[in-house]
Formats: sequence, C-alpha cells, structure tokens
Amino acid sequence: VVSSLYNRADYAKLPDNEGDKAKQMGKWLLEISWEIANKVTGIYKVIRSKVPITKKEYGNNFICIGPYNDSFVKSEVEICEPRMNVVKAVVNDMKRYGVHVVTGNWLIEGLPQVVLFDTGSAADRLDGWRSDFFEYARIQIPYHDKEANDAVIFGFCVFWFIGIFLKKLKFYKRRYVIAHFHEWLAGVGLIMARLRGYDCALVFTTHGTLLGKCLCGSSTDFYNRLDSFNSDKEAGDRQIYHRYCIERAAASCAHVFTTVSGITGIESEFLLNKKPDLLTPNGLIEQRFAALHEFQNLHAQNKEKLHAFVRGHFYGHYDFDLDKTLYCFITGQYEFFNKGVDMFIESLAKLNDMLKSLGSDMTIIAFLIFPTATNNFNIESLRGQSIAKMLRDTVQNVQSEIGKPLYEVCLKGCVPSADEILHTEDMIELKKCVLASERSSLPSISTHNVVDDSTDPILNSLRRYQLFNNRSDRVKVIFHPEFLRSTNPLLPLDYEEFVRGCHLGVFPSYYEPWGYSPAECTVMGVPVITTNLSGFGCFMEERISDPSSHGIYIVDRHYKTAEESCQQLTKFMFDFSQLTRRQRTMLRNRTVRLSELLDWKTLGIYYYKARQLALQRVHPEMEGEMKLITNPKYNPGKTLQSRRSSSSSSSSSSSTESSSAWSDEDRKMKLKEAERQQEASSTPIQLTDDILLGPYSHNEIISKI
Ligand code: G6P
Ligand code: 1S3
Repeated sequence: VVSSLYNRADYAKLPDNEGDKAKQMGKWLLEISWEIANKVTGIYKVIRSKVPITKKEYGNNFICIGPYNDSFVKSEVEICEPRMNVVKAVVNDMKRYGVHVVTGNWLIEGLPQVVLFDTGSAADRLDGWRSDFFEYARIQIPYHDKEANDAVIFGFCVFWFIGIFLKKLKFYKRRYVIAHFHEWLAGVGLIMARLRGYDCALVFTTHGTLLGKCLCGSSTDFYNRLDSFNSDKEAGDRQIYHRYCIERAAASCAHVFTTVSGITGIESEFLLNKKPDLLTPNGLIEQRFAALHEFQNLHAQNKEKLHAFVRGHFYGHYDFDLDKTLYCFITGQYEFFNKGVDMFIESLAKLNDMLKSLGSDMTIIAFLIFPTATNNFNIESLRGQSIAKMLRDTVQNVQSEIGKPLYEVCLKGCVPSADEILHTEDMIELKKCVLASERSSLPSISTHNVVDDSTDPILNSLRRYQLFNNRSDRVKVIFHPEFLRSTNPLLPLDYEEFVRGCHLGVFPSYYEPWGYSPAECTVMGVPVITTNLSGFGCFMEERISDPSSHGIYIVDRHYKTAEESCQQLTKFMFDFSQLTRRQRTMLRNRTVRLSELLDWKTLGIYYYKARQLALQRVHPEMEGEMKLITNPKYNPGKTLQSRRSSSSSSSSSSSTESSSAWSDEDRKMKLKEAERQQEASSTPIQLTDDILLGPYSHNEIISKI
C-alpha cells in the first residue's frame, strides 16, 4: 500500500544511548527558533513534536533557544539552572552584561532544556546591533518594523551566546556544534555566526518564504509564474525587502539549507535563489492505543459533544436527524485565499444545491475555525445553549419524578396512562421550554460578534453564497472565530477532541508549505481533503498508490482551473456524504493506518541527515566517523571506555561534560579504527544525492512545476 521510497530503518533503529555517544563525541545541537516555548504558527508544533527523537540523539547536549514570552513561560517552562555547566557559564556571562536570560525545562514530552532571551532587556543595544548588522551583512533594518527589530535583538543574543559557548568549549579537545535555525525571524544569528567565521555547523530551515506567502495571497497563478517574478522588486513593492534579505542571506549563509516540502523547495529556488540541500518534511508523534478500535470509540464520544453543541445552536430549527449528520471543518491561520477558504465556501454552496436538488436527508455541518478580532460570543449562540440546557434539565427532572411511581405501578401489574404519570405541572414546564425555544431568526452563521463584521472575508463569502442556515439548507455553516479551548462555554472541547468528533477535515489550500492540520487528522483517523499545492498533499500523493482509498482526497489546484478544482472538491464532499456508516468506519481504519508514515520516527531521519551533512561540510575530517555512527557494529562509547580504562593518564573527572575531552592521539586512533570498521562493514550509509534530496527526486518535482 505504501510505496517504500524512503529510508527510515537506520534512523528508527537508533539506540537509546545515542545521547551518551553525542556527549562522548563532543556533539552539541542548538535548535533556535522564535517559536521555542512560544506558539505563533505551525513551527512551534514542528519543534515541539520533534523533541523526543532529537533528545534521544543528543541527550543533554540538545538545547532549545528562543525568545522569552512571559505568558508561555508561566504555563510551559519549569525555570531552573541549566543542566550543563558550560551552558550555565555562558548564561551567567550574558546576565552580567544585563541581558535577562531565562533557563529551564520545557514541560513537554522529552523535557528539553531551554535558554530564552528577553529581547526587551537588550533593547538598548538595538542601535548598535542594527549598525553591526549593516556593517557585516549590508542589510538595513528600518526602525518602524518592530518584528524585524525583535529579530535583530534575538539574533544578536543568539550570536553572542554561540560565541561564548564556542569559547568555553575550547577547553574540550572535541567539539562539534550544530546550530539549527528555523525561519527568517531566527536568521540574523545564523548570518552573523557565518560572517564572523564561527566554528559551528549552521542549518537553516524555512517553513515557507515570506514572498511566497505574500504573492499567493495577492496574485493568482503563482506556481506557473514562479520563474517570472523579480523577487527584489516584489519584496520592495510589499515593503518587506529587509525581511526578505534576512531570509535570503540565512539560506545562503547556512552550511545546509532545508525546507519542509518539495513544492516549497522549488519556491525557495526561485524566490530565495537557493536550492535546498535537503527536504525535511514535518512529522508528528504517533499515538498508539492499547486497542486499535480505541480511536473509533473516541470519535463516537467526541461526536456526542458536537451533537450537544448543535442541539443548542440550532434550537428552534433542529429538525434534522443527528444520525444522518456529518461534521466537516477547516482551520488554520486566517489567510482566506492561501488556506483555500474561498474555495471551501463556494464548494459548500454547490454541495448544498446538489443535496437539496436530490432531496437528500443528509445534513452537513461545516465548521470554519479561524481566529479574528471579536467582541465575544453573540447573544443568540449563548441563548441557544442555555435553552438546550434548560430543556435537558427539565426533562431530567420529569424523568426522575415519574420514574419511581411508574416502576411501582408496573410492579403491581398495571400499565398507567400518560395522564396518570405526567402531572399538569410537568406538562406546563415542558411547554414553557418548548415555547422558549421558538425563534424568529435563523441560527447564527457565527458564534461570536466579529469586530469587522461587514468586511470579514468569511462572513461576506457566506452571505454571497447565501449560506444562512435556512431550514431547507442541507449544508449548515458555523464560523467560530477563535481557536478551540476546553474551557469554551459554547463548544467545550480542545482541538484534538473536536477533530476526533468530526468526520472530515477539508483543507483546500493554495499556499501551504506543509500543512499540519491534514496530517493531524490523518494520525487521528479522520479522512481529509487536501491539495496538490500543499506539502502534505504532494507527500501523500508520492507515497501512497491510491490516496483516496485511504481517506486522503487530493484536489488538483495545480493543473486545473479554479472552477474545475472547486467542482472536484464539491464532488469529494458529495461522495463522502453518500458513504454508509460502515463505509465511513472502514475508511477511518484505513486512514489511521497511515500514521506511521507521518511519525517522527520515520521522518526524523531527514533532520538527522541535514545535521550530518552540515557537520561534514564544516568538519570534512569527520566524514568516516559520521558514516559509522549509523553502523550498529560501531560503538564509539565502548571504544572510548576501553581505551580509558587501560590508560593511566586518563582523567577521572566527575564533570558530565569533561567526558568529551579527547586527546589528539585518542582522536587519530579512533579515526583509524573507524576507517577499519568502515571497511569491514558491509552496509555503510552513503550520503548519495538521492538520500540528500530526501524523499523527493528534485528533477521530478522541477518537471512537475
Ligand atoms: C465509531 C464507533 C461506532 C459508531 C461510529 C459512528 O466507529 O466505534 O460505535 O457507530 O463510530 O460513525 P459515524 O461515521 O456515523 O460517526
Ligand atoms: C508554516 O506555518 P503556516 O501555517 O504559516 O509552517 C508550518 C510548519 O512547517 C507548515 O505546516 C505550514 O504549511 C506553514 O504555513
């Protein structure tokens, strides 16, 4: 079913003591991003979910570096001293110069160490750093761009940190430091480290180019015009020239440049003038349940919670059968065109027409979850939930009151009439509830009062296509302009529970470097619609022979016209609505089976290779050694220990870090031994072009674009 185009075996087999080996070899990994313990976009998810496998490889020599964001730190970080002495020394040095640096453990799976810079505390250095940056990189950062100025402060803090860190490590005979930077906001540190010739392997990963996002949001036919854009001019026209320069310089200064998908690789080649050395697709942590059907039970349980919300929201108009109701949803950053919300709404309107004309008894409820400014929940939505609750409570009271007498009468061999058990007071209460649930307005298309109601693109599009939740509509819509929380009074579910309760995720993105939402649906066993312009869609198309039979429907937004793509999306949704319950259940089983493909245990190898390649480029002498790391027969830790025990001069220092202090002689002998073992090994890993380009053949993708 799944074509084996990828090579994951070696990475999946990494032993648990790999972190000890990293320490013995003096290997360090600094992962630098604006989204360390600071959620802004999907990059947070990438780094967070990748931690367990990275930690396995680097142990305590893995440090996450990010900005200090008070609200996230309060809930996500346990503040404490750094575990490694060298990190503590660097942080103390910086603190002496007045920089507020917070260190601790990020409270996520893998418990990585974090070093967080409070950019505000170094703001007085901004002028100096801006001119240093101009002097070295010739990139001028304007005063008015706060985000870019933050990027400079953060970048210089990181650059400073790495500088002292490398100096402190000088006392160790072996040191191999890799600094992996994500996205342009972290780019300044990388650029400075390279321009100042730091002895550090630099990796840069872009999760989508600044210009690509802007151009897609404002122009059509982006992919067919890629080779005709004048990037400098386009960036200048959009007043992002300085940001674009940081991004472009980071990509070219890095020893290894990577991006998340083939399609973004092509975009980078044209817009950043740099072809990625490798593709590093995003993974997830696969959830394994004791029993395979457990995820199906979770679907049923969470669907009940959605039913409860729907009963309240559609009060007075609740004349459809929940057993014949399907829930679909779209979510993401609020980028109306890039995320394909325009096409989704148009297709919903078409689907509504189709179902109505066929006299279908199915109801599709579409949730659109995109955060935007609101003045809180609207009264009608709150009222609906309270009416439903009132009715539920009244019915429960009546039930408990009539239950006992009914039982007693039946025990005596009589079957009472309704009048005998239902008292007039109960009838009055019930009638009052029913009267209260009458309404003259239609069920709201939004749960909140949107601040820019008259210009909001989703609301306007729903109005244009007359999706107003009329009784006759078979497609009902609910715009929820806020991300979900379990403390939400209307829809008290967290995101995962919500996704599990739904039947179908719909993500017809036009610009989507990867797309975590469809990937998350897949691992939860929820079928999805995606496109061949999203990294995820292309990835699935390449790896699975028949994606739709596994619940992955891929809309062609590349070669078809917008109208044709919209028709295709409508057809996918229509066909899905015609499946029987049994077919839907079976489809979910097939979807969830794809989880392994998206697990970091499978995809982590590409990050591994990126780091390995960067190290080789900076330390060509390491090549033999690096290859042997993947050879299970080779165990540098064991070699080191046996040499140590036989050497009377070896240090017995108790410092955790000092174990990496190898002499030159140690090093030569080890390299020799490594070469010998490599010759003896039958299957050394070769970094061929094929592997370096990761899961895709670059030529193949080029020819597609
Ligand atoms: C899961 C549950 C079943 C339930 C079904 C509903 O498979 O294990 O008990 O009947 O979901 O599926 P549906 O697609 O109708 O929500
Ligand atoms: C980006 O976040 P976005 O929603 O701006 O990075 C994500 C993580 O790599 C990626 O999944 C997404 O497609 C990008 O667009």
